[in-house]
Amino acid sequence: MVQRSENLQVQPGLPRSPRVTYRMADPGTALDEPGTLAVFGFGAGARGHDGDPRWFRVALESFDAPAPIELWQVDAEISYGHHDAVRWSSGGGWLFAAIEVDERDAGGMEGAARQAYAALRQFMSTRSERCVLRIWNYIANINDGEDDAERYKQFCDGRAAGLDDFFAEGFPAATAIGHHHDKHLLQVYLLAGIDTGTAVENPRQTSAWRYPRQYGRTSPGFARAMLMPAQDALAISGTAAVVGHASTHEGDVEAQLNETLTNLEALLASADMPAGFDTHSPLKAYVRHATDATRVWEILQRRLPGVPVLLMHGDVCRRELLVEIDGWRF
Ligand code: 3EB
Repeated sequence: MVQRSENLQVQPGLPRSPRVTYRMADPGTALDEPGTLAVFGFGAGARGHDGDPRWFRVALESFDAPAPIELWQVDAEISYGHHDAVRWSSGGGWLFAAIEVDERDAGGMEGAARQAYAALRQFMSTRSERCVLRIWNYIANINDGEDDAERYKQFCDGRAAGLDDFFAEGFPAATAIGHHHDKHLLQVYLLAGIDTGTAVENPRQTSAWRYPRQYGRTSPGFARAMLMPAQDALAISGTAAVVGHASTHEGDVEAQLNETLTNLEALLASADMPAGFDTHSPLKAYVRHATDATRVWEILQRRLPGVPVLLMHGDVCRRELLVEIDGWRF
């Protein structure tokens, strides 16, 4: 994957996308900087400011020790608060919103997903930043249960029920990854704005909302990527070794990673973007088995030199998939 030199130009009249960066820093310092919309820590050891709605601890461990934090920053004054179970921040026409649901309070996985999405939908109806561009879902023990009773499929059912017609005009880009942090915890957070983005599909992959019945009663509602309103960034959904609708290279993490990188290149081409990622394109690689982490790291070092990649321990929503990549292409 070649290095690129072109930078994406901001379309005049539309708000520049939030900057997304990883940094070795104290969350408190980052929260104190002007324009900080959100700060993410990774793993059980991440210590931040639990009273600040902009601080979010992702329930996934990073293989980097110590792990960096992730920052979302805009050139605007920031407001923040709580709305029922939703915590939020906004500024410059951008909105961060997050919710955590304990499945025991919601009658299980499906109920928790329904509750989380209904709460986010209700909150969004009070806001002017109505266009949800990107969503992340972190789900406990995502592959437990067989066939239609698999927890990821229950999540898809509950998500669709909670959303109702909220995404009738089109799905945002999304990630859905499994964690083992706490077996009852569902985490969902999103980035929304005032202006609509452009959903991008991957010609190598069946659109997820058209997946055939074998993958569950409810097709997963997400776009492969979202071109941000000013066309200055592409938000890339969780991307794995899926070709058409089938998982490929079962049992071979290296081949799956190569297929994933091919999918990412196809996505950039489909979005009409120059090929390749660079130092401004923060990615995350989710690796199912800790024993594969070094291998994945070595391959990414070689294939994506200089690209900030956070290596995370996470389960992909289909059992046979061993690795997935998401992130941003600025
Ligand atoms: C796939 O390609 C992998 O349910 O929101 C990737 C990104 C996947 C988002 C979701 C699922 C989701 O089908 C799985």
